[in-house]
Parts: sequence; structure tokens; C-alpha cells
Amino acid sequence: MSTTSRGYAALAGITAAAVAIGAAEPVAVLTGPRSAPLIAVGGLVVDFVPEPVKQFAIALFGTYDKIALLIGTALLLAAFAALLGVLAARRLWIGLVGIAAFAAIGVAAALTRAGADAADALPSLVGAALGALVLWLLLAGPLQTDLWSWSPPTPDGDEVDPEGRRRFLTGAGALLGAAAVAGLGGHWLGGRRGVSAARRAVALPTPSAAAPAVPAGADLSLAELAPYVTTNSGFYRIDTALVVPQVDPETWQLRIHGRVRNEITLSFADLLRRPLVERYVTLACVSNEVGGDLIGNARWLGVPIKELLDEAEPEEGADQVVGRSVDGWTCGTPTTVLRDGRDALLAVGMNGEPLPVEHGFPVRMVVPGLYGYVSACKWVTELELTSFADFDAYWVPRGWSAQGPIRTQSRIDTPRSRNRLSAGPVMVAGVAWAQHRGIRRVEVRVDEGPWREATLAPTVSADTWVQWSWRWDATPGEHTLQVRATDADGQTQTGQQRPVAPDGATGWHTVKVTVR
Ligand SMILES: Nc1nc2c(c(=O)[nH]1)N[C@H]1C(S)=C(S)[C@@H](COP(=O)(O)O)O[C@H]1N2
Ligand SMILES: [Mo]
Repeated sequence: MSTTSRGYAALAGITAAAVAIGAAEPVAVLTGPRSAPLIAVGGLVVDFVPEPVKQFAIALFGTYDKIALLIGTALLLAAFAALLGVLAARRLWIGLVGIAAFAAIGVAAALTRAGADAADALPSLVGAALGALVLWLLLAGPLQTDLWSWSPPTPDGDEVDPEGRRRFLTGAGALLGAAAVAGLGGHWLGGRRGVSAARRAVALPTPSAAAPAVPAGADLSLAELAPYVTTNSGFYRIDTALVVPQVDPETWQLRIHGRVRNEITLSFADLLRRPLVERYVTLACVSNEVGGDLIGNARWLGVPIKELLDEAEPEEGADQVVGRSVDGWTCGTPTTVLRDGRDALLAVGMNGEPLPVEHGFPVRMVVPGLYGYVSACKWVTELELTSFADFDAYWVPRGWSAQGPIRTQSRIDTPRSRNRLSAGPVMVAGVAWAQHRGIRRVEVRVDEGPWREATLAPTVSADTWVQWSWRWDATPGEHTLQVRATDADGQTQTGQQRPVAPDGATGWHTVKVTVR
């Protein structure tokens, strides 16, 4: 086979794959977006990819890691499809067997997701059937030519049959176009079946215990400094969901079960009828590097989890509460933490609005003082009482600690690294956090000189971060600024640098600036 013929055969393979993926999308409008082959297989990859690779992806792509994963999967698929096309040009059955193998992977991925039913196999099956049809059409059916024949090329290259070539290319082009229309159209239709309308229709009750007012001066309002209250749209998002779960509040239920004396099932309406409290709580991700921004502070409205657990009456020894999301993700929280009186909430509201869909609508957990991966279950539908000895939540077998108290940390927001400043007074400012313990002191030092105490702004409570500031008399030259915080227990942040895994990064945030 000549290079040109191989190119045509590869194009046939890619067209078949595109039709398979594209045709699956409209079917997935009926069976749910997580049954679409690319998403289903991508989800498997997310769950089973080795931890170092995931760390690398997050480091490289940040919160775009999911898009990067999908593009990577698509490129890999295209390469396989091209190869399959070339093989199928020689023997069609090889191509058909290849498509069947891909269909089997798609079906297996779709059927093993949490909450899957038999219908979830349909997108992959329909896609594979149409993909096989297209491969036949282009390589052996009405659109085929002898472009990949083994006959020696004629003096004018491969152009054995210009008419056939035109027919083939027009056919492949039309099929690729149809695949794109089906894929994008289906995807768009699927998006319209989301719960944003149901979310807009939710009227949140007024809290029976309102959040304390934010004290004057809590927000220093400096240009580069993170605001004291993070907006919903500016709030970091971390989860394993390739498509955001769309949970209808009408059918949502929370089951509190496992090692309890009274099993409880609550509807969304039941939840809203209970006394709701509103609290400022700063949420943080264990994957946050020193100086990173996977942290945000919001006003959460919700039902105290303690009250629900008291009613459920956990049995002796049930030291872990497993929060389970509709998509099967789990987190494990110490029962004692949820019952010690802190404002651990089943939250329905965020900054005065129903929870944004990507932040867990209709209901999520919020627990002051613990990293999100052990406590902040979004789209939560179960609280199961068990023990740490009996159950490992999602991240534990993946190398993260079962216990995840938030480490005391501090960050310099202004000036930024590599900023160029003028000599004279410079406002150095940032945030510090040690949720539920509180921050007692923040210190700054320049060029490893003596630590200088910064001024702490007022905060609502020990459950939120605090802004700090320090006036620096900057002199010309290159300078290094560092910050460290001490929590209310008197523990000062260690300067020893440790990575985010298994239980949170340590070290002092360091910023280098040039002053002229
Ligand atoms: N269902 C579900 N909930 C989840 C996660 C997840 O992957 N799935 N990730 C957790 C992690 S690691 C963090 S840090 C917080 C982040 O919450 P946010 O996206 O609202 O900021 O959600 C937690 N809740
Ligand atoms: Mo996280």
C-alpha cells in the first residue's frame, strides 16, 4: 500500500470513529451524559489513572485538567482509529473487530459507573454499529474505490480513479460533518436537560440563625488581595466529575444509614423545613500547593449535620461518616468532628443563592477545619455510619491520608512574585488560615532577616481565613519576602517543604520582587 492509499484508509478509520462518538451523543441525551463513550471511558481513566500522573496533570493543566484529559483521550482514539482504518483496508473484518473491541470498552465503562443501568450501554452500541457501517461504506461498500489496492501505482501516482477518489472524499467529508452535527447537537441538547431551571426555582428559607455580620475592616480591599468573601463564580472547583451531576431537587433524597439505630430518609423539602443556620466557612483543598489558590471563603446556609446524626443515633464504634455523592464519590469524616458542636452543615445555599450546580446542587457537606476530600461531599445523597477500619473513602486507597485536618497556612497575595516595585513604603498583604483553630499571629520577613509581626484584620470566626498586612519600607534591589502563621493553639507553620500528598503541603510561601 502506498503512503497516499494509507492516508485515505486512515481517513476512513477516523471518519468511522467520529461517527461512532458523534452518534452516541444524541442517544446519551436519553440515557444521561455519563453514558456517552468518551465521558464514560474518561471517567474510568480519572478513577484508575496512577496518582503521580494525576498530580502531574493537575500541576500542568490546573483546573483545565479535565479538558486536557478529554482532548488527550480523543487524540489517542483518533490515532487508534487511523491505524484501524489502514488494517481494515486490507481486511475489513479486522476493522470491525476493532470497533467491537472499542464498543466493549465503552459499554463496560458506562455500566460500571455508580448508578448505571442497562440502558447506559446504548450510546456505545449505537455508536459502534454506525461506525462499523461507515467503515464498510468507505472501504468495501458503495463509497469504496481501489485507492488502497495493491496494484502498482500508475505513472501519475496513486490517482488510479479520480472519480472514485472524489466520491470517497465527498462521502467522508459529509460523514464527518454529520458526526460533528450529531455530536455537538446532542451535547447541546443534553446540556439543556440540566437542572439550572430547577435551581432557579428554589426559594431558600430565611435562616433561623443568621451568619454574623462581616466586621468592618475584614476586607482590606487591596487590588491583588483575595477578597474576604469569595464570589460563587470565583470559587475554586475540584472534583472527579467529568460532567457535572444534574440532580433534580424534586427527586433528591438523603439517606442516613449504616450503623445507626434510626435510619433516616429526607427529601429536599424536608431539609428546607428544618431550622437552617448560615455560617461563613473557608473551604480548602488538600492539593493546594504553598501559595496556591485552591481555597475560598463563602457564606453557607444549611442544616447542622449534628442534629441529623443525633436523631439517627450512631452505634458505638461507628467512628466514620461516609458522605456518598450521586456519582459514587465518597469522603470519610470522623463522627466526633461532626458531633463536636462545630458548624458542620448539609448546605443548600452559598452566598445567598442555591448552591451552584458545580458546587454540589442541591445539597453538599461543609465541615470547618477539614480538607474538602474528607468532608465536603457535593451532590451528597447518603451519609453512611461505619468505621475507619471497615471502609476507605475514594482518595484513601489512592495514597491520601484517611484523616485530613487543615494545616495552618499563609499566603502573600501582594506584591506578586516577579513584581517590579518602586522604593519606599509597600503594602505587603495576604491571607492566613487554620480553620476552626483560628490564626493568632502572622509574621513576614525580608531576605531571611528577623520575622516582623503583621497586622491581622478582623474576621467573622476561627472557621474562616484572615487577611493580614505589613508595611514594608522597600529598598532598591532584589528581595525575598516570606510569610508564616501561628494558629491559636500556638503552633507555628514549619518551614520544612513537603508536597501536598498525603495530607497537605507545608513550607513558607516565598515571593521574589525587584525594587528600583
Ligand atoms: N461529589 C464530589 N464531592 C467532592 C469532590 C468530588 O470529587 N466529588 N471533591 C472534594 C474536594 S477534593 C474538594 S477540595 C471540595 C471542593 O469543593 P468546591 O469544588 O465546591 O470548591 O469538594 C469535595 N467534594
Ligand atoms: Mo480537594
